[in-house]
Amino acid sequence: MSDAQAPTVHKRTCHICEANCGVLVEVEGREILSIRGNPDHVLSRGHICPKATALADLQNDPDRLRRPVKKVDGEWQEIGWEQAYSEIAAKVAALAEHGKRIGVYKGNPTAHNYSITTQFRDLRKALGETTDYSASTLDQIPHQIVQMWMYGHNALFPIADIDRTRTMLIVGGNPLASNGSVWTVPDVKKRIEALQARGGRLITIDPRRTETAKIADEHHFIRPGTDPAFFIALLLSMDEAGLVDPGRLAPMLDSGWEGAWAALRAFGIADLSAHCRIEEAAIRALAAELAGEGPGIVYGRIGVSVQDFGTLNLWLIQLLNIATGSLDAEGGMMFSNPPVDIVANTGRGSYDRFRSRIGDHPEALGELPTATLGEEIATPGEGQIRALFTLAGNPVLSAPGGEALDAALESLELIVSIDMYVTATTRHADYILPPCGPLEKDHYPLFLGPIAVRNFACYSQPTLEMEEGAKSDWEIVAEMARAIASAKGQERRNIRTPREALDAMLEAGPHGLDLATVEASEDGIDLGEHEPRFPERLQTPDKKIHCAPELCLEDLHRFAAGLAGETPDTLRLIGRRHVRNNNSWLHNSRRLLKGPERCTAMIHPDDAAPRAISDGDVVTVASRVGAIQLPAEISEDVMPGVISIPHGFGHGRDGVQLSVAGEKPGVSINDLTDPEALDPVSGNAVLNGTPVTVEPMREAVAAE
Ligand SMILES: Nc1nc2c(c(=O)[nH]1)N[C@H]1C(S)=C(S)[C@@H](COP(=O)(O)OP(=O)(O)OC[C@H]3O[C@@H](n4cnc5c(=O)[nH]c(N)nc54)[C@H](O)[C@@H]3O)O[C@H]1N2
Ligand SMILES: Nc1nc2c(c(=O)[nH]1)N[C@H]1C(S)=C(S)[C@@H](COP(=O)(O)OP(=O)(O)OC[C@H]3O[C@@H](n4cnc5c(=O)[nH]c(N)nc54)[C@H](O)[C@@H]3O)O[C@H]1N2
Ligand code: SF4
Ligand SMILES: [Mo]
Repeated sequence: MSDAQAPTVHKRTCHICEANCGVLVEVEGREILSIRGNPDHVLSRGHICPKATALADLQNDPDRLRRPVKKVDGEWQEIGWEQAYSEIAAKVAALAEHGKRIGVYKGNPTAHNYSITTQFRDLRKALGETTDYSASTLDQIPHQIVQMWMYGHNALFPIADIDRTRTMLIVGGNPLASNGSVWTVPDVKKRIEALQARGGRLITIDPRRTETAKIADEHHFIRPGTDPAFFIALLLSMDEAGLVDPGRLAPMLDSGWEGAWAALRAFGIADLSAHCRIEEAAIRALAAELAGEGPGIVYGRIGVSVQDFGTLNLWLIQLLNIATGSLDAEGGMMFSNPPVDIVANTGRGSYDRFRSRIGDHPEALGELPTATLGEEIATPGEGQIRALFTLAGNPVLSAPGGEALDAALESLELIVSIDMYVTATTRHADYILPPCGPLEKDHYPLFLGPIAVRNFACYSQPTLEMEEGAKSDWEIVAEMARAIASAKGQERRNIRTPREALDAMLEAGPHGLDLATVEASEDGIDLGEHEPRFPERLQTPDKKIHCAPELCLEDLHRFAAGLAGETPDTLRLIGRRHVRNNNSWLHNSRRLLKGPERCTAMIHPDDAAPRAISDGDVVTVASRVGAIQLPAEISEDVMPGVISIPHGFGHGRDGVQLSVAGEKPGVSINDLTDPEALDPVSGNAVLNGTPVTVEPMREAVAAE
């Protein structure tokens, strides 16, 4: 090793969001001097966002736990790893003996952590029969179910080939703030500018004029939760104009293609347009543009998946991309060929093998809807969850009905959280097991490679040596699994380390790489742009695209019923992301926190005026399940009839140990979202479109 005190520059990948930007971290000893974009990184080409520098704040944060803690008489006590493992193992064994059910909740950062993935199965096995939840049912499960039904595998994600397209339609996504989702597309802004420079166009459909909408060529407001109307109207406009042309996909479409059209033709474009509030002429023009010369993409994200008709939306999006011949075509929605093939390494996925005790919801990919977790814990009976393991998740702030879940957690006999902070969720834990600092671990984009705009491989070494006594997430998972297995007297196989597992997966992958080769290229290895891969890549037994999954067709009837009924004239609540926040975490970085208050209720002047609300007034926003108070932000950027509040705030709950975030704790939108509102097909939570009322906060409340 070179002189530890001389400044050195380390290359690594920022793992915070899906963009996976290459960064240059300059360190002197353990001091982080700077974090910059790596201009030579194979995918991000120098791009970073403000969150990259927060890696240093996270690494150095005094609030970040460094040792396992145990709650004793309401106080946190630091304990050793072995004590933590053995006590947890004994408690799990006792729960098992009494037949008590354990729940597991996996949060979003686990998808950015390849090494946990390689060990997680062992923990599940050691725990025995568990009830499983994750952030997937607050996010993208409708994508995966539709992919499983239509293409034969839940992980066959179509990727928007923005670098070669002509028309890009983004519905319910704001990549300028989110940096892209189910789409690893670093520096998306430059890619949009390049699209426009070559004569292409970006169109956005969103109830808010977002950062992305502001650089788009065309934007339309849409009434929250009505996207199926827009998608069906687009399809019917193409049909009427004789523009439907699946091209080379035609022989791969099963008979469901005709069945789908028969069902869609029962709708009328005028009704659909009135329902979603996008003018018929605009829809017809968009349909003609998408189906016209050159490739066109329809891409939908959180705004369409996290709503009442999430699954229906994702199905209709696939039909649109097929109808224009853009699926699996250059410049369209393409399928990747990543060096580690998740499709080959995992099962196709499952649906409705069993149902939830609460609400009788079908299992999807082995999980039950996270929206039901609070009620599941609170409802006595056979199979009731009595203990919970959380892994990098904060469901009290991220799941609907946060307050009820918050209360329910108190009733559990054991909560073990793998997390580095005392959060709104982990404050309920009996044990918190913290992973090492973010710069002390290695990184490989196992789940992000497959959704990237280009095929690539890039492995990051740890930048800093681990602090003494620290452990990586995977070690915690593996060691705890071993302790639990041994307390239960289970046999355990020898486990492979994450690096060994990764090496084996790379070698078995389509590019025949190995870890040593990937490791040697610190800027990453470019494995080329996407190429058409159907029909070979299809995982359906008949190598056809299954165009009309039964439950999607059926859900059209539910949609039609709503279309025919009265539309109540209530305000609808939607979410909002900001480039300087990431879900409920990273709020403890002063450099990210600075600037105006972000946790505001954005409201249109036409809705504010009749309610006598002025900009900055504290308002009460109330829904069926709760009420919160926060400042109003009057803006024409939000559609009339719509209120927008960001998620991830609400750090003011007793016992949370986030001193910087605590200065601007905000309130949680998920104290308003309804845990009983689910997309019935996928079980995804409905976090957009919640009916709410808004009024100025009453004097009496204000005085408290
Ligand atoms: N209303 C509304 N609610 C939403 C959304 C919305 O748009 N609107 N979005 C939803 C979406 S898309 C998602 S993905 C979910 C996210 O929901 P969650 O995954 O439950 O929440 P996060 O805020 O991502 O919490 C991550 C937790 O992991 C910890 N953590 C971070 N990195 C690591 C790590 O490397 N190891 C470990 N062990 N812990 C780590 C953090 O301290 C934090 O406590 O929220 C959902 N909730
Ligand atoms: N800076 C930052 N980046 C992030 C995150 C973060 O919290 N902060 N979170 C990460 C995670 S976990 C995810 S999943 C991704 C999400 O990535 P995106 O999906 O790009 O995230 P959002 O910015 O929430 O965009 C969703 C858009 O849908 C709109 N919308 C709401 N309701 C409706 C509706 O009914 N119909 C339509 N058409 N639109 C609607 C919202 O106004 C919003 O602009 O971002 C990731 N990246
Ligand atoms: S966009 Fe920002 S947070 Fe996301 S990977 Fe890049 S630098 Fe990190
Ligand atoms: Mo997400």
